Amino acid sequence: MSSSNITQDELNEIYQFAIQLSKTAGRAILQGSSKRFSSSAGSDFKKNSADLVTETDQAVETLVKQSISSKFPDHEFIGEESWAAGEENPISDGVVWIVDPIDGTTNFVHGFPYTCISIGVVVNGEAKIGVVYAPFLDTLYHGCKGKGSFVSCPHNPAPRRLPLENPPQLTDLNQALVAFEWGSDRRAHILDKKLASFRKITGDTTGGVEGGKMVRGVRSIGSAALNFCHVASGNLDLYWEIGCWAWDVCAGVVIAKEAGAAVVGSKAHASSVIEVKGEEFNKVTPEILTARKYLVVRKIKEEKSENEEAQKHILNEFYSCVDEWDP
Ligand code: LIP
Repeated sequence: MSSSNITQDELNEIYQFAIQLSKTAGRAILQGSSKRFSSSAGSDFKKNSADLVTETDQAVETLVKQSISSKFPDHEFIGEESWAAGEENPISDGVVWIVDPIDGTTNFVHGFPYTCISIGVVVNGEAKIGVVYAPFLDTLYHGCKGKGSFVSCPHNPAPRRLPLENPPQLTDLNQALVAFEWGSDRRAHILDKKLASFRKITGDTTGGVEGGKMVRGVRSIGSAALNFCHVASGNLDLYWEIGCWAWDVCAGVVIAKEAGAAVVGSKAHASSVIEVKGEEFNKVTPEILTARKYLVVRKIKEEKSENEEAQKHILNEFYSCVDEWDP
């Protein structure tokens, strides 16, 4: 598709449609949940026993893909299950929907409520719309380029702008609550790097862990999209993962950036943009969206340049102590 010059009204129409579509998908996820243990449903393995897919993943993706195609026939679609079926489409210069029908499939299978649909929309190579809806929690996160990001939930149904409140001080990693996922690739050479990184970010240097950063805590909730939303909200300070995909993170990237968070890719990418001044920092290109290495840190300061400097310090401190691998 040729590059798209959509108007603000057209962008808003897409945004509102994506929000409503996430609720429709959420109802389908809840219906699927009620029969996820029936003999016909169940779950299958993808890469291994930790990488699951269910009939509901596939049914929800079909529902979402058909709804988008009916409403916006010239838009393009990238989805986790379509990709798995061989539709490995690139992120073009058009309007591209990047969707994970159930982010947190393992959580869905086990009835752990941190599962959601993640709907991202990229226009001319820039992620501009993000919608994440967690149906078991009835919690909706959404954001649009230049319009901020918001959350609504049962005890606060009116959308609240993100980040939510002034979180604790974050000048060094030892003040941070971080999210770190084990993912589904458990081969020895990768697990060794994950374990070494885990040891470094949690370890106590005064207790013999050389270079330990002693973060306050680590959370692994099993959903990249919801990790990004918690960083956007300010109740996680940082989230790092290697191995998830563009459909896991696209919506979360928009929601987090609209809440003042900063997103980088690999160590090499981070070092290339942290040192330079100007707009390259926090610019998430299609190459970064698809590179499967993501690190996001929450908004730290109100003033833009002070915030960027504080975020760059945390990003540098984190990447100085973890091991990296290719997924
Ligand atoms: C999940 C990601 C999570 C990762 C899991 C899995 P899925 O996505 O959101 O960050 O650690 O391995 O990839 O597969 O449930 O859509």
